[in-house]
Amino acid sequence: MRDKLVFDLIEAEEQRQRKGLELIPSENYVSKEVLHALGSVFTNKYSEGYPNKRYYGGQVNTDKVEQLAIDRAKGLFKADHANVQPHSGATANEAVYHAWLEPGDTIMGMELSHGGHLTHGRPGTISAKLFNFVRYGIKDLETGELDYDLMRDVALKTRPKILLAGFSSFPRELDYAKFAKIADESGALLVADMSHIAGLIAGGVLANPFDYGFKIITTTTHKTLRGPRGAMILSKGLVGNPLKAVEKTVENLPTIIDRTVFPGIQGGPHMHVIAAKAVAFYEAGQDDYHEYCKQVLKNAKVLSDNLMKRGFKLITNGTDNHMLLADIKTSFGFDGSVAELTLDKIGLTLNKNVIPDDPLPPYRPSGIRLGTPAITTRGLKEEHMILIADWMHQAMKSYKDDQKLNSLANEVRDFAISFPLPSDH
Ligand code: DSN
Repeated sequence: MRDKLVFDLIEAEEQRQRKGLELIPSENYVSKEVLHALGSVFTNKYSEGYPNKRYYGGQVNTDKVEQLAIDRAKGLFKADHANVQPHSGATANEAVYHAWLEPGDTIMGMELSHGGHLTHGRPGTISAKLFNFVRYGIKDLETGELDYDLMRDVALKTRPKILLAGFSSFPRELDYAKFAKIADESGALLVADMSHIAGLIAGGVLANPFDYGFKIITTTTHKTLRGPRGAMILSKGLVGNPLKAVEKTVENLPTIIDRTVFPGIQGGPHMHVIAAKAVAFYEAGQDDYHEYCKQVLKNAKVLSDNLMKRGFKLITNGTDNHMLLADIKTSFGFDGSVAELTLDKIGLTLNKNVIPDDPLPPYRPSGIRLGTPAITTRGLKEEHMILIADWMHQAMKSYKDDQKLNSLANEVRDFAISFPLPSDH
């Protein structure tokens, strides 16, 4: 018997996605093929272990599909190894910390309000309880340049075992060569959490940290990479037998990571998700994906120029990637949660977000964060960014005027439904 309640909600969610525009920079629309793999019979299978080294029988197909995902991920990112089993970005980061560190060791990561992610040591998280986090941050809020001098000073003083490059709300490129120099001087292992921009790296439009001496990249697979919800850990080094303990050396990182993911942190891998990751990696290797990534950046640039023209104060005055961060409090006098709610009413979905050194709390922060990966997948081009900037501006000006918001909502809906969802194709 069909579960009407749940299937009605799935239908309602599809309609919501169809009738609105998705501007959350960490979201995307997957292809019909990724959805198909995700909903496949691989979900029925237990596969503890790794290809050809499993603890259960019946692995003739799972071994092949996981190996495909591994090989494709390695090819996309020029990695020596890929562990495609992490269920989420948080688990992937946790696994890397546990692979290389002992409790009490120090990790240097980005100041959280400057863009660092929760898993980069937010107080209250498991990582923050186990490890000691020290910080680097932005020096110049007008350009987004990091304070590399301070990073070096703190690194030499505190000798972190991991220097972590990565963010969930930072609209500029990082200078990986400077990270590498500081890690070299201070003896830290270079790790990049590229969750937000991995797709743009795979698509060849942003720099690859591996080209600068990084040893590990963690990433989710569902953001710019446009795959299923999940994560992976890419590494440089020798790929050994995951069933055998190895010495803790930089060369052995791939094997240490495999052993930390399973059996260290996770049990059975989600083979339906791994199959969907393999499909997404195949798609990311096609020529049209490179074009998609170029368009994501073009759209972000035009959207940011047009928002600034209309009085939105953008943190760092623009973007180098797919993401924009706007200081709503300075621009319009109310906080980011009001902006999020107002824009939700007109069918533009984005999220409230802290801005650097935000005086307001995370639940009612000063800013909003938005981006172009999903709308670019939907087929929107530069000229449409001007419309979005205009709708956002009108909504901010009329945030108390329900009639005006209703009329904007109709405009957005009529526009959005003219762009099919990728899963329609
Ligand atoms: N929630 C993700 C993001 O939006 O950046 C990171 O975990």
